Amino acid sequence: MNFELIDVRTEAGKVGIVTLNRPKQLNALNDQLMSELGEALKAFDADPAIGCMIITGSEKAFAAGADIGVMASYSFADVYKGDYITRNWEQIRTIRKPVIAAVSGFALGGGCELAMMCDFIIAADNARFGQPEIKLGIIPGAGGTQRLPRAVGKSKAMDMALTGRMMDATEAERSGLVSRIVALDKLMEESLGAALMVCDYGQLAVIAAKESVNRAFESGLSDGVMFERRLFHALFSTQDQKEGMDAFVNKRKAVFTHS
Ligand code: DAK
Repeated sequence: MNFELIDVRTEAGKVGIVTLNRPKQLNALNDQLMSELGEALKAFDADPAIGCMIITGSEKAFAAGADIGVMASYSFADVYKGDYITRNWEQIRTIRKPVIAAVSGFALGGGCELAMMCDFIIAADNARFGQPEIKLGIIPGAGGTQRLPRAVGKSKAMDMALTGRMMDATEAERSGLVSRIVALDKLMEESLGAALMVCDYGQLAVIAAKESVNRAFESGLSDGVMFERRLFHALFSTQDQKEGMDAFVNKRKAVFTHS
């Protein structure tokens, strides 16, 4: 696959890494970049050797949002009829294997929304998150007003969306937006370590865990718990459940076959 605005590579043959690569525009997200990203993630998702993916940017910017230069001249009719960049963003939601956002520098607007679409966020100590769309006369358009309050609660989400201020990595971790903070020079090492750990677990259980946690955002408690229970019971039909429990009982390391 030939990509212009992203770099794609694998690590240890099992982690797919996508690096956003529009450094001069601080990785501003345009139609082409989002198409390439969706294509790369879908290819990794379909590759049986890949168990987990990482999306990252540069030290200065994960992504500073959608491309404002492109948006500036659009009318309502343009964005509504053209379904402005929606089709590209929706692709990320269809990825079934885990996707980790490794964020350093700015994650603003669509950049913050992209990070929140990933399954969890590992932040470098220089990361800064924000939904500054209000300063441009718009509001977040890729789920920011929905995912941010679910992650950090109403008050902080309102604060971010209404004032457009940024939060640093410490505040982001304290509020539950990111799962951990690491030193900038350890960001990829730590993210890769997490990804490799995920890869070594049984893939059926990994996908079930992702589906079940995601369900928490889209259902009431009893529906969500019932969904979880059905997946939990179903995993007893897998070889990996036999292997995982046998390994524990016999005090050895489990070797999962993803079956
Ligand atoms: N778009 C285009 N170019 C950008 C950009 C952006 N979002 N952010 C930065 N750049 C460009 C700058 O124009 C500058 O280009 P040159 O002047 O060198 O040609 C270069 O990157 C370096 O930026 P600065 O000179 O400004 O660098 P600073 O360090 O001084 O400032 C900054 C960094 C990140 C604080 C600043 O660049 C900034 O405030 N950027 C804009 C952040 C922002 O407002 N983001 C939100 C954009 S709206 C949707 C999906 C997504 C969206 C909507 C709908 N659907 C699915 C429907 C998303 C919308 C948005 O994200």
